[in-house]
Amino acid sequence: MRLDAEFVSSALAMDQCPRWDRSEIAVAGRSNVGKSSLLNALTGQSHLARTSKTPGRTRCLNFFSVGNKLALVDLPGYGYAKMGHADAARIGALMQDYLHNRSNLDALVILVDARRGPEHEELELSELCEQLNLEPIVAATKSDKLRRSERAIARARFEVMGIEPMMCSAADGEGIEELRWRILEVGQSNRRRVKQR
Ligand SMILES: Nc1nc2c(ncn2[C@@H]2O[C@H](COP(=O)(O)OP(=O)(O)OP(=O)(O)O)[C@@H](O)[C@H]2O)c(=O)[nH]1
Ligand SMILES: [Mg+2]
Repeated sequence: MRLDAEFVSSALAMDQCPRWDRSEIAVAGRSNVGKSSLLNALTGQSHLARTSKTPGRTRCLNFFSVGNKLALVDLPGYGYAKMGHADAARIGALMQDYLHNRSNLDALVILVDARRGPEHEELELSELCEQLNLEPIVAATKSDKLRRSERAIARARFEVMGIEPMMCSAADGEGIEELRWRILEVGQSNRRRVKQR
């Protein structure tokens, strides 16, 4: 399924974010976890967001319009050891600023590598969602890399988050349709809130 999605702009600072009343759903996760690939799979447009084998590819906030009410935001990845300290600090500060202060933001998709399970940063993000009244959507990426025998163990690692993860793969398409509907549903249900702003 191909969604009517387009790249709109990138922002290195909050004042560069688009001025619109779209409901935004941001995609967060460790560097190289598959945020950009998932965005492409969700929209059915394989070249919408830039993906890369090298971690640290996305270093700013990238805004994509979806239909006429919703936007998806590809966030820079965190936790990339080889990124310079100054860059990592700048990206970290931008993410915090966006998550705390962006009034358009309605939900956060937290991506976790299915083989790693959630770590400190992902737990922090899900706590932040609760604190900021954002809907957390937790998805385990690269599920195609799990053997059948590893699936139950992989799922169990998510218990610390108190959320059942959606198993997803941009490579074989597992979970993509379900996640797409979940996102479109959040976009729909928040329309009223956006209008009231
Ligand atoms: N097997 C498999 N590989 C994937 C999947 N999703 C992404 N990849 C690969 O993982 C690498 C990183 O993917 P990206 O989508 O660029 O990851 P990202 O989270 O956007 O990375 P940063 O922008 O650097 O934070 C690429 O080589 C992708 O082809 C998946 O579902 N399965
Ligand atoms: Mg990326």
